[in-house]
Amino acid sequence: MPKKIPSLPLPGYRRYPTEEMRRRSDEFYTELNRRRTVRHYSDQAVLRELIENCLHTAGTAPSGANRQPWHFVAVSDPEIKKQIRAAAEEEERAFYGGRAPDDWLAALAPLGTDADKSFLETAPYLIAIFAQSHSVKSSGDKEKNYYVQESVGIATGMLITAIHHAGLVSLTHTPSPMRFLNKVLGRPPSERPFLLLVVGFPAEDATVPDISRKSLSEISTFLP
Ligand code: IYR
Repeated sequence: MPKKIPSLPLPGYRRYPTEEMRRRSDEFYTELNRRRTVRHYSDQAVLRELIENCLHTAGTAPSGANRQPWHFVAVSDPEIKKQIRAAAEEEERAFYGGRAPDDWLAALAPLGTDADKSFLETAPYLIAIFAQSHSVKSSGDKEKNYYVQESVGIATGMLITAIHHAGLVSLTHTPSPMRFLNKVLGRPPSERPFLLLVVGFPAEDATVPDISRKSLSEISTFLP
């Protein structure tokens, strides 16, 4: 059995007065409620340091057995973005051209998405998020990870939040299947592409669909 990890007194926790907790929670909701998924990007560059800070934030996510089973590949190289676009559009053409079941295409029709993924070249950064089903130790032994989907999903949510907080916009893009990302980005087969995040500034004329969020009573139940 491996040795137990020593414990520390909880570092960094801050207890706020009730009024301040009320204000902070309300302000944070207001801030995050402004976030919109954006499909129209400016080609304006983004400071690498911003992306680094956002990835640091994502890396603070909780994970099963603290395995931190994620890897982020931040791409600003135009040639690699071009390769990603070509491969993604090939899959999307098959998806929209008949591979997707009718009900799925019907669900997407109101949003007007299609196989054109030009934003994959326009946006200054693409972040490919990989989920590590296991890690390979220096000895070559495999070490299984736990709750990988949950852990990487939480880290991705925190990344999207950090990107918004920094003043950038993003799009969660899921070309399906997206195994081509391993080849294009040189990641090992033990890593499964989880999601492709498009990051940058919105185009001057960016628009978003006129959709709304479910109400609190629809998304939650309080007992009592
Ligand atoms: N991956 C495709 C299809 C797509 C699927 C869902 I669910 C969306 O919310 C949006 C798009 C695409 O990116 O077009």
